[in-house]
Amino acid sequence: MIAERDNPVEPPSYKSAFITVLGRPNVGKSSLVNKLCGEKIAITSNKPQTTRHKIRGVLHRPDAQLIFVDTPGIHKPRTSLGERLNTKAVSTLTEIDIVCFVVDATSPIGPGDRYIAEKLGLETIVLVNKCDKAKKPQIAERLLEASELSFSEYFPVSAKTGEGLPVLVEHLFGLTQEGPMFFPAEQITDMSDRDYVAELVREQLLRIMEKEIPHSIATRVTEWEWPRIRIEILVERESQKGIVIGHKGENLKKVGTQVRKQLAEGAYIELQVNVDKNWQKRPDEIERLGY
Ligand SMILES: Nc1nc2c(ncn2[C@@H]2O[C@H](COP(=O)(O)OP(=O)(O)OP(=O)(O)O)[C@@H](O)[C@H]2O)c(=O)[nH]1
Ligand SMILES: [Mg+2]
Repeated sequence: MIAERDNPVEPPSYKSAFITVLGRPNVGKSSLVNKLCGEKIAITSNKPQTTRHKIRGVLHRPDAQLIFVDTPGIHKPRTSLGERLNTKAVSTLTEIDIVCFVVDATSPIGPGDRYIAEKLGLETIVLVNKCDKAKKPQIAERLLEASELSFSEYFPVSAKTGEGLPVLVEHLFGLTQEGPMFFPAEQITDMSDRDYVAELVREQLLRIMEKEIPHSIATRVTEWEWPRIRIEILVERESQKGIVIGHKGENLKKVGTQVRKQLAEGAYIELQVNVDKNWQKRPDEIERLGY
C-alpha cells in the first residue's frame, strides 16, 4: 500500500497514429491494409488503379490504435479520374504521421517508384511486398535497391501470407504517440455500407473484365431498402454495356452471387447497367460519383 502511495500509478494514456500507405498501382497496398486490419476493408484486383477512394482501416489494441490510410496507386494520369486519384494519394502526405511506401519484391524499383519516393520524407518506412512470390536473392536485391532511396526502415512482407507483418505492426505501435481514440473500438473503417457494397460489385467486375473496360466502370448504390440493394453500373460506351451484362446476363448473375456471399444473409442485389459517355474524363461526373 505504501509503495503504491509513493509511486502513484498514472492512468494509462491512449496512443494513436495515422499511417498512409502509398505506392505504384498494383503493388498490394489494399491487400496489405486488409491483412493488417484483419478484415476486408478495401477491394483488391490484379488490374492497376483498383482503389479510387482514400479508405481508412483501423487496427485496435486496448491502449492504442493504428489508422491505415489506403490510397489510389500513383501513376502517369491519362484522364481526369487518373489525375484526381493521384492528387488524392499525394494529398494524404500533409495529414498523416507515418508513411509506408510499398514496392513490389517481384519487379525492379523503377521510375514509377522513384517518382513517388522523391515526394517522401526520410523517415518513410519501405515495405517490400509480395515476398511470398519472390525468391530469396530477389528479395535481397530489392532490399538493396530500396536502401539506396535512403529511407529509415525496410520491411520484407507479404500481404498474402502475412509474413513480416507482426514485426511491422509492433514497430508501428512503437511509433504511436499519445493521441485521441479517433475510431471507437468496434469501428474498423470509415467507409459507409453503401460505398462498400458498390465497391464489392466493382471488385467482381474487375475480376471478370479484361483490357480497358475496368477503368470505364463505376458503381454506386441507388436504392437501399434492406434486404433489397439496387446498384447502378456505369460504363462509358454502348458497346461495353453488352460485355458487362454478358451472354443472357451471365456476368451480372455471377457478380450478384459473389457479392451476396459477402453480405449478411438475405441480401438481394439488383444490378443495372447504364451508359454515361466518357465519365472518367469529366470532372463533374467524377465528383458526382464521389471519387
Ligand atoms: N502473391 C502475392 N500477391 C499479392 C500480394 N499483395 C497483393 N497481391 C496481389 O497483387 C494484386 C494487386 O493487389 P492490390 O492490393 O489490389 O494492389 P494495390 O496496390 O492496392 O493496387 P491499386 O489500388 O490499383 O493501386 C492483387 O492481385 C493481389 O492479390 C502478396 O503479398 N503476395
Ligand atoms: Mg488498392
